[in-house]
Amino acid sequence: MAFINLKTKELQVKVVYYGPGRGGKTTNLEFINSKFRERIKSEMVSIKTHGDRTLFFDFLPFDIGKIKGYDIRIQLYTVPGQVKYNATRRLVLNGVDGIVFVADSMMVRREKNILSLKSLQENLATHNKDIFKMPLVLQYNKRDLQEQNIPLLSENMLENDLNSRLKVPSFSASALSGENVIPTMKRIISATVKSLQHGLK
Ligand SMILES: Nc1nc2c(ncn2[C@@H]2O[C@H](COP(=O)(O)OP(=O)(O)OP(=O)(O)O)[C@@H](O)[C@H]2O)c(=O)[nH]1
Ligand SMILES: [Mg+2]
Repeated sequence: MAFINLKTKELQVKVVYYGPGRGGKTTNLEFINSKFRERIKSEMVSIKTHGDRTLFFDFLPFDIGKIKGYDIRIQLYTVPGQVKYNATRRLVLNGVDGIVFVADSMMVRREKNILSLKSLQENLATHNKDIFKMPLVLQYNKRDLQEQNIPLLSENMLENDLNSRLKVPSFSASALSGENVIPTMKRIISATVKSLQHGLK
């Protein structure tokens, strides 16, 4: 459950970007950070290894205004996608309210996407959360690579591999150019806030 402060009338909403290593999670947050710079009062926090891999998480907080008199504070996180950091991913998922699963559209990453989604389901289960009941949006990232003739998974293949059972909203995107990054974020925020709204008095 999101953190609700009844005294100060604040609702903290935690959204986690999850997905395979090098899929583009950090790049999503970097784009959002650059677009919403004036609304984001604090700095984006990134803990990276050399080579730009996320070591622990990225963190980007901002306010989106009031609902039912509550100040809504959005906190975006990314997990480290590298296989060896599963304990960290599980930790970052603690208290999560909504998830964006960033899949890599490159054909060579097909198996990695599937395994990562499976690990998401398992890691949520350790927090007693059911992936089928979570606010969740899929993002098929790196569509821009089409122009460089890099073999990509078709959107149909991605839907079949990842979304045939979940049936959640999905966006084809390019975190690098920013295409569909903001719509992805808006969709998960609205789904997440909606799921939390009934808890507000
Ligand atoms: N062409 C292209 N490259 C992208 C896109 N999104 C990310 N990249 C590149 O892919 C690489 C990995 O991106 P990151 O955002 O660091 O990936 P990540 O998911 O945070 O990776 P981990 O932190 O290891 O889990 C970087 O070189 C990015 O510039 C995209 O939409 N198109
Ligand atoms: Mg990262």
